[in-house]
Amino acid sequence: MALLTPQDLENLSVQLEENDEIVRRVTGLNIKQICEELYGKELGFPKIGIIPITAGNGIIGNFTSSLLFIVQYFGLEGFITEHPDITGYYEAVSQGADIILMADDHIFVAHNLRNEKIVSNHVATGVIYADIASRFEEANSKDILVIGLGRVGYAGACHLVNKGFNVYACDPNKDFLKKAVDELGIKPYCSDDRKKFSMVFEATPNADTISEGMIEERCLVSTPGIPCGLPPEIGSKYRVDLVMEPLVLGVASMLYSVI
Ligand code: 2YC
Repeated sequence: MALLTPQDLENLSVQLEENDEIVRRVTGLNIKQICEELYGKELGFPKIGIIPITAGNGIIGNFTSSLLFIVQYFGLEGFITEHPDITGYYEAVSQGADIILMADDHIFVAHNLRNEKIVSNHVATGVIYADIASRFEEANSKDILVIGLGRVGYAGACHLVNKGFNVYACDPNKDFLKKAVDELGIKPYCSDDRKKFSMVFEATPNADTISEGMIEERCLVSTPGIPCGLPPEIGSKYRVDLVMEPLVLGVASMLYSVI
């Protein structure tokens, strides 16, 4: 999994404001309303314990402070534990955390200690970014393209199938593609078909995965992927709106998912 860098998380409040406005403009709903529609509930007032984790590559600068910023942006009480790891876990539970947020290099988890619900950032991120793509008000059909069928892309594709969209998907890993075809009934996307889409959900850790032949003249690209899969020259040549930021939407989706 591509790890965030402290640079990815700089100016997170600006990235949040910009994306909240884009999401509202292209879907008619802001991020909070998307989450309420997606999970069918309000957040309430859970206390969020954020625990730094030193495993693997260790603590990422700005990561836990970014989580606290996001938690507070959505009106919740949150705190970062003084200690990392197990000591931090003990501290968070002792201080009455209702939901724990913590991440090693493989899984970023939200765990609700009261109702036992648990979710990974991969699933929550895939679901919300796919959902946003599917709510493009200027879309001219229910056809939607998913690029990347890893843990994030597969979760998003599954959500879109369940919502009744015609999901076309591609992934260079033929096993990932076969799994999605067999288990979700998605249609393999082939560039030779020359089919164009007005809604694209991109979930790869690669740049330039979106080509001109894939998109309509007016298109919404929704992607948590770092780097961005949309080449700048294509984004400017066509009327493309891009929803992309490094952490906020996934964390918002995680919180609503475990309420
Ligand atoms: O600071 C810390 O507690 C670190 N252990 C955090 C490691 C986060 C690793 N995960 C990532 O960089 C991201 C996820 C948030 C989603 C994709 N990559």
